[in-house]
Amino acid sequence: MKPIDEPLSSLREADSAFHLRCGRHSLDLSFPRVMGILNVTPDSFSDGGQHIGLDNALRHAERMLAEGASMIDVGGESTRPGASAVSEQEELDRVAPVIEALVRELDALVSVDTSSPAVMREACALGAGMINDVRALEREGALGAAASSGLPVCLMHRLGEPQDMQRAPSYDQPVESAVVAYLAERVAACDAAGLRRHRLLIDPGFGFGKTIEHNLRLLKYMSALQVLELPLLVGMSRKSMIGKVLGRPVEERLSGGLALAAMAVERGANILRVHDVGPTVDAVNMAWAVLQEGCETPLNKEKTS
Ligand code: 8Y4
Repeated sequence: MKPIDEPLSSLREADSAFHLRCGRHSLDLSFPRVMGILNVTPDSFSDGGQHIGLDNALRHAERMLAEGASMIDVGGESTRPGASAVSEQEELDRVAPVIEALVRELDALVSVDTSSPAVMREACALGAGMINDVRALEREGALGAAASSGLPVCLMHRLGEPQDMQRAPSYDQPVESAVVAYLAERVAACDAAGLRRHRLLIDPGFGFGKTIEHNLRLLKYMSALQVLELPLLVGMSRKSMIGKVLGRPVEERLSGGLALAAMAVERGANILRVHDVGPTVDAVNMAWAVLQEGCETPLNKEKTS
């Protein structure tokens, strides 16, 4: 019998207090953090010419930081199903000026969302602090480029290529087991390439080659990923798992996303990748206060004492 003062189901295990060196920044993951999404694909930012694009991107990033984002994820390749492939040069041209400005003007911790070794190298030279690769360094040359960057890398699970991954995905084992097995294999590949564990984060890759049922189950059993003992990043913001359950278009998915964010924190998420930073910071801090049985998050200590 369990002692009666033990929690019935402590979904989040005792915190292992991860800490990442991200270039000139350091990231304390003893409490959950929010990563703000900054897309720099033409459909999202650039209409009206390059300067307006850059200016809008900077203002948006500044706002997300003011709302409590700990870092900004900059991506120039649309990984949405059906999006056209982008050349390495095109991706660099989109992303480099934005990274440079975020670093110079805002001294922001920038995560670069890319699978391209050339973009990884350039982003690192421009002062990016983290690499976020939805292909988990599987592209030719990516392991080497990421290893020599010295930066932390987020390895994400995905089934298939972004273009065709939503064509009836299926798994021959529980989806969370497939995700853990894949990520363990990528962690080993990184280690063999000289990219050591202390620089890695993992991500179950919500929406990447998963049905709605896979995505819901993956969140329900996300604590299973904690066996890898690596910081956990999750991205569910505005995704179709919310849209399908609630029957909402992309611009009406915030409330659903906040519910998922709170559940993710309970299941061990260390970083939440989101569009709506302010509301998510509140949801995450509220969930965290419950888990801690108190409001002394480092964030509140800064604010109140
Ligand atoms: C509406 C809004 C519908 C956004 C779909 C989407 C992840 C990621 C993406 C993630 C990590 C997306 C770059 C897909 N998702 N990186 N990137 N984890 N680490 N779709 O889940 O946001 S792009």
